[in-house]
Amino acid sequence: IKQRGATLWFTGLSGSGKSTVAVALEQKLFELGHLSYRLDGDNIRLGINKNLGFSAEDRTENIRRIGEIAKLFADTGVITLSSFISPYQEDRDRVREIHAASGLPFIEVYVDCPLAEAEIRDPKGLYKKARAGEIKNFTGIDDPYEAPGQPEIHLRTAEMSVEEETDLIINYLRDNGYL
Ligand code: GGZ
Repeated sequence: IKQRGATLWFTGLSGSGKSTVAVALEQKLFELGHLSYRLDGDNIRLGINKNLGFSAEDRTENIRRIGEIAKLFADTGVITLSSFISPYQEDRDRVREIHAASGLPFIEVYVDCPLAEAEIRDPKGLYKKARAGEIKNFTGIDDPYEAPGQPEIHLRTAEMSVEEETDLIINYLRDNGYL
């Protein structure tokens, strides 16, 4: 095995492009011969975290558990791609700390998309429902999102192509000796 494990932690609004860039990066890493694994709502919120909703407490617990899982994957040498809104800086910082305590790289990737743009994209029609009051506590509408203060990687998804975004991440990983 020629790779060290690391966690890439994608954070951003619903519809910001977290999953899109994580899927594209997974494909690129595969082509380069690197093992990666993607944690997302489909394999986490529908599984181990299916008892959690979207209150502040449940979001914090969601992120805490995902952080522990990401750490375990990274510890096996896998490049772990975690894509969750993870709206609270404190929760993300705690995940960073548990990685540091185990000597594992934690790379915060801010998937930065203006709310207005995410709302136009609205791939699942959730913003429309949130605006209509059919979904309560929707991030960006009536629930907070705390943007990262010092992310390792900052992607402006309204201005960059997915290709440019994955290139930026691959270059970061190469420059820091993770690939
Ligand atoms: C935000 C919600 C909500 C509320 C359901 N607020 O675009 P999606 O659909 O696929 O991504 C969103 C996902 C957010 O789950 P996370 O686990 O990433 O959130 S957190 O990190 O805050 O725990 C959205 C859908 O679930 N969704 N209700 N109220 N997003």
